[in-house]
Amino acid sequence: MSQADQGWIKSTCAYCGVGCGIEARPKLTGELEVRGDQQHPSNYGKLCTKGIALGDTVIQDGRLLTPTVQQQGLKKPLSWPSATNMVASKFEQVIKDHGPEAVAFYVSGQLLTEDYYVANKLIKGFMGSSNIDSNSRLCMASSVVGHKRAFGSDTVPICYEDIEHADMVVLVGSNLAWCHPVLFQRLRSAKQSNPNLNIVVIDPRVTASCDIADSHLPISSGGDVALFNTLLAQMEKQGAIDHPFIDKHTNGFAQALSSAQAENSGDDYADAAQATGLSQQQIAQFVNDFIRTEKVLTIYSQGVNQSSSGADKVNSILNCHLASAKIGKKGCGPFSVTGQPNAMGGREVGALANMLAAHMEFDNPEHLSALSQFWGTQNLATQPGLKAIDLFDAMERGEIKAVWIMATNPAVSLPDSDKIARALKKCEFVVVSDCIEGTETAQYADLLLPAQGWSEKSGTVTNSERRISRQRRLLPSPGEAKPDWWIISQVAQKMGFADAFDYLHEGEIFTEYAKLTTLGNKHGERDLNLIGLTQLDERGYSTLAPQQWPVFELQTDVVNKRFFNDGLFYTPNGQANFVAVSHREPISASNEEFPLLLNSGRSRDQWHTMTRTGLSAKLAEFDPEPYLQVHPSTAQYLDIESDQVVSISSPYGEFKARATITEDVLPEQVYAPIHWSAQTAGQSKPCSVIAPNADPFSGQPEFKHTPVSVARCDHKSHALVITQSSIDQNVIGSAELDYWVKQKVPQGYLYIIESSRDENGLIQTVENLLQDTRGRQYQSILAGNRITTSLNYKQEKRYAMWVCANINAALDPSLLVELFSNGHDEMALLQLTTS
Ligand SMILES: Nc1nc2c(c(=O)[nH]1)N[C@H]1C(S)=C(S)[C@@H](COP(=O)(O)OP(=O)(O)OC[C@H]3O[C@@H](n4cnc5c(=O)[nH]c(N)nc54)[C@H](O)[C@@H]3O)O[C@H]1N2
Ligand SMILES: Nc1nc2c(c(=O)[nH]1)N[C@H]1C(S)=C(S)[C@@H](COP(=O)(O)OP(=O)(O)OC[C@H]3O[C@@H](n4cnc5c(=O)[nH]c(N)nc54)[C@H](O)[C@@H]3O)O[C@H]1N2
Ligand code: SF4
Ligand SMILES: [Mo]
Repeated sequence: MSQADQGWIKSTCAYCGVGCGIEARPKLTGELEVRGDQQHPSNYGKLCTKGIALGDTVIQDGRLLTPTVQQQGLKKPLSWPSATNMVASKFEQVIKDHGPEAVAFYVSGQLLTEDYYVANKLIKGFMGSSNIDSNSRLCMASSVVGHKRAFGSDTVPICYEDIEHADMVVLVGSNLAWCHPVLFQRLRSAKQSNPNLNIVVIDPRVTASCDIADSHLPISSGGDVALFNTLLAQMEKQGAIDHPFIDKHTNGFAQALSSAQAENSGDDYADAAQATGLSQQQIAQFVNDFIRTEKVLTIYSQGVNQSSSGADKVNSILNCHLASAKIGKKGCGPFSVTGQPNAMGGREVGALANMLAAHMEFDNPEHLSALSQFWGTQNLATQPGLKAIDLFDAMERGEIKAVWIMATNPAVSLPDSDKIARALKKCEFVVVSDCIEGTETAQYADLLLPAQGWSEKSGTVTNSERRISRQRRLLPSPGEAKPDWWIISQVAQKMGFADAFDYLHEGEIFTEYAKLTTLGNKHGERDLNLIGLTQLDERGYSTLAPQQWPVFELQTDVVNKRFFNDGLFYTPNGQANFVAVSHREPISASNEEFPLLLNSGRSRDQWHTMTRTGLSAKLAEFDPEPYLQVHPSTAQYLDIESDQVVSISSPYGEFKARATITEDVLPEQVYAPIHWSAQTAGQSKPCSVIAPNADPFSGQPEFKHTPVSVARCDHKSHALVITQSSIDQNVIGSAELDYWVKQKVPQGYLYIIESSRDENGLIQTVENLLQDTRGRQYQSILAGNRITTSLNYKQEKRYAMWVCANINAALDPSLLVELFSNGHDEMALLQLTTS
């Protein structure tokens, strides 16, 4: 081995459900070098921008370092024994006084399988409450329902290599190019080697995924069931149904077909065009392509799941794959891509309110008794608990009195943010386990617990193709941060469950979980089976290579296993179910007061609420500010100019973003990315306006469809401020600014500010923000606009630099960033104002 190859540790990327293998090497300087793992079968060495920048994000800015009690804004550090005692005794007390239904956990697809398993075991198995839900409710719940209804199990049947075998790939409600970039790269390469590969994007917006598409169908918001029902009806009409497969392997075809036919009464595609907003020709082309192509892969994500008909959308897609038997074969099948790094792991261990563990179910008495026995408990919850939105509603009503939130930021990511804030305020005891001190949710915590983050924690994650990979410890953790499984186990021990939670390390948890998957599953009764991993010793766990489930034997070579190639499903009679579905309009309709539809989603280089990606100056460059995509005709009608800050309102609230005028959105829609919160901007959170409407089967919120109004903000002045460290969140939060955004830049943080006060007023506000520093101001006139610049010092060290002018003057952040990064001198600053 050459020196250049030494010291690399294999792990998995922190972000999306592609689950790319990485290799990382800590340098003596404390930095972390990261590269793609050539041997990992999910990415073969490729990484996207976020993966490449992982090393930038392991800095310690804003870390929560010690358990902390918060009372009326005052913080007091606690020892771990006191903190875990406090959680144990408060939860015990609430259960004693109000019953187990009064406690809850709200967890996350960013936990490792070991953390997730222990959290689920404690609350369902020992506290006797099934009020544990995950942010996967916001993400994968509709797919879970769709899978279970059709297959009898939550099974993703495909492998990533199907991308290379397919002749048609349909992307429905998935912006794969930005959200699962390495899969998109695989798709792009597949297209290069197979020019006949037909790629269709079904999305109301033109997205980066359209770059390689042969066609784009700009479907009206919520129109997917109508489109796939039309496909099903046309399959029958055009003799494209695989009747032998249907007769032998499925139930309920006739009902599903007649539902589909009921929506397509005429000979042409007129009904479908009406419901989907597409042209008849577009629909006919899609239908013909799907029918004529043998190997079709349908990749779908949040445009499908996050809808009040999310579960039905999923089944409308599965119906078409079943009817044509395009499932279980190479290059074929429905492919629900998972969002978070361990969304799949959470579903495996059962950390959702309506499932048990290891793909066992509440409504099966054998599962209940097997699980009780396995865990050695008499207190197993026997009924499903509250799903995320219902959970927070119950909290607002005062019914949930103690909640433990881990690895998720519901104050930002759940719909109707004001309600979430009210619920958290109302709850008597809120525990938040996070790596970061100042998240919006952390503001409501009575107790904050510091968790180890990516690069410090160790365990396993499962990706979208059911491949389990190790995340390994790469760096020491700061302060007193601990693994989530350890924190939960300590609390469990203090509640008197020492025997069941006496884990010495995460490997013990993993093998216990692997054993659980084999309970009552000796003959493949359930899809999820890890019998081949039940005998792992410490060394085996430590060196574990990626394993794709089911794992009957430890896999030493790369395995690509598809489900359902034998035509057998996990329903009682072994046959797949068609589900009769009908098109339904989204719950809220636009009206005169709220005439536009807000769609929301992701940006390429940011991850959710930015607690990690927000620490990389490189990643911040791509989308430095929250934006709102507006169609040119809408912008003209509303008198909105390009790059102007606008305010977006609904009956639930308001948020602000900078307008991007583009034909990429439909005239009736506007689109906002979800990443900014009170930590990074003033009032720029789409969830402030989003209605808490949800799918009746899955409980998944309708994040992609909220009627809103949009208005221009006529601000008078603006400023750019660079500081070496963040300005205190409470200070900037309470300053009278009409708009601000914080962006990481090489040597500090850049604040982009707008105000409806005039320039003098804004200068005063900025000076107040930098109160405790000595400043020196310069003024100049540029193109008739007065520009004020200032350098500020703290303890004789350069601390901040700012520029302020009326709104018509152009301010160039890159110039300021450059001056600040390269070490300023006062002359240079003067030049900035006079050049
Ligand atoms: N860069 C980046 N990548 C990520 C994440 C991130 O934060 N940043 N998060 C990860 C997570 S947790 C998730 S869940 C995934 C999400 O991955 P995706 O689902 O691909 O991403 P979104 O941007 O949420 O939404 C996808 C598309 O759905 C479209 N859409 C809206 N309404 C409809 C509709 O009615 N029908 C159809 N067909 N389409 C519609 C939107 O216009 C949008 O382009 O991304 C993962 N990857
Ligand atoms: N409007 C709108 N809202 C949405 C969506 C949308 O498309 N539109 N999408 C929804 C979807 S699909 C998702 S997945 C959610 C995501 O929303 P969230 O889950 O709320 O977002 P994150 O920023 O990923 O929050 C993760 C938190 O966990 C912390 N953390 C990271 N690693 C660890 C760890 O190992 N342990 C602990 N204890 N903490 C850790 C991070 O610092 C961060 O504060 O947003 C949902 N909200
Ligand atoms: S595609 Fe996803 S898992 Fe792969 S490097 Fe990018 S963010 Fe990480
Ligand atoms: Mo997600």
